[in-house]
Amino acid sequence: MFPRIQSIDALEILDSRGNPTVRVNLRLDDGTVATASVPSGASTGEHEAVELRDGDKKRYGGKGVLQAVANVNDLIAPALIGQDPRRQAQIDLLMIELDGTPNKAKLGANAILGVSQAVARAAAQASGLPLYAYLGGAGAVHIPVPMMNVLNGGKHADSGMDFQEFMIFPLGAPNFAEALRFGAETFHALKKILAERGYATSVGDEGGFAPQVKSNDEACELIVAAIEAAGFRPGKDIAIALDLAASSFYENGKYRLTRSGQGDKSASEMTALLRQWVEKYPIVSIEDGLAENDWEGFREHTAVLGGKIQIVGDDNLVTNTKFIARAIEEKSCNAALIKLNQIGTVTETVAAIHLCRKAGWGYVISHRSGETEDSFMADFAVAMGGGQIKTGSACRSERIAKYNRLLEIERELGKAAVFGR
Ligand code: 2PG
Ligand code: MG
Repeated sequence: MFPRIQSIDALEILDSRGNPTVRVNLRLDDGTVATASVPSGASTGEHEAVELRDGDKKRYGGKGVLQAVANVNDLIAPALIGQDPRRQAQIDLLMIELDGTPNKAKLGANAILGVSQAVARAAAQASGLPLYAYLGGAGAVHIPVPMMNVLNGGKHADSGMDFQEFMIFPLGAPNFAEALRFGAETFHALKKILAERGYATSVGDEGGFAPQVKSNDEACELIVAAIEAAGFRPGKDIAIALDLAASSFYENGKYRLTRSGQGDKSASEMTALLRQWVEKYPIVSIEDGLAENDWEGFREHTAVLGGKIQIVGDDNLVTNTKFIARAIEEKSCNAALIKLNQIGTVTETVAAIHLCRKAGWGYVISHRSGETEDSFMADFAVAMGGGQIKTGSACRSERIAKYNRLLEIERELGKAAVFGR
């Protein structure tokens, strides 16, 4: 008989920003032990599943997760003991029902996701399969192209950029190992250029530099210069992807580009600005170019830009089939960012991806700005086969853990590995 869940034990650990998060240790009755840790976002979408925080100001400024931990140990564990861990969908549903709210507000998405991921990992281990093969079957051979966030702005860094993420996307590399080298060498070239121009080379939450550049444009120019300095061809070897996280500078119906001094813009003006950028710079993907509730703006945005580049929805779609279905219907994006903790279970995340595939959309598996050393999402990205992953710059170990795991998977797959989107 396949081993059953024997015990589940959660604890409070710290994420890469030094804030508490949930880790789950799950044991099967054959002695298999699996662990999973949950990430945490800063620029969160309004409709994300609830990340349960204690609110007790005497501990971690209210950010403790002892209640979420207790929910795992006292409420979820008793309900799951004796279950076959291969029954992922049933187990996830059981937790959703145990929670009973539409947004996991009772147990916390951080509690539920930790268990959901640990269940998958335990089942994979007990099956004698790597996690990507267990989750993705025989088709799990696609290694994603990394979107590497080398300049951090917005809520992720105290820099001169309104826009949150300027990413390099080494789509011309022949395989993942080379893509990572392209990215890391460009990252180091960028550091040198920044230092030569008198800018700081300290890094933000996702390992990208956070200089006090004078404009958002300058950030793109610096990246193009770094790609060239590293000996690569902009647009051919390495393209640019952006995440504006535009909700973070949207106020009273205006997009306020205050850090860069570019003034206030309407949705149409933002789209026009980005259209110019797409002509000027080798940009192939723009995420959250408008604010999460600006559905009307997004329709125009996608109509204008969607034929040329990938328009990724993150804060507006929150890995939720309800919002993705609406965006497909309204043509408000043509791709989705996929974050396990925005929705809170492995099963629901897979459902969001299925919907994207059915619509012919792209999808990008993504980290959060607060991460841990857990590399679950690397295996998940290969299992889901979308060909794109966003997991930070070429520094900070919580980011590199995912890249290193992808190097391992590529090596393990050998000639069977397929790289690219
Ligand atoms: C995003 C993410 C990850 P956060 O906006 O895409 O880069 O940031 O985790 O802060 O929401
Ligand atoms: Mg985003």
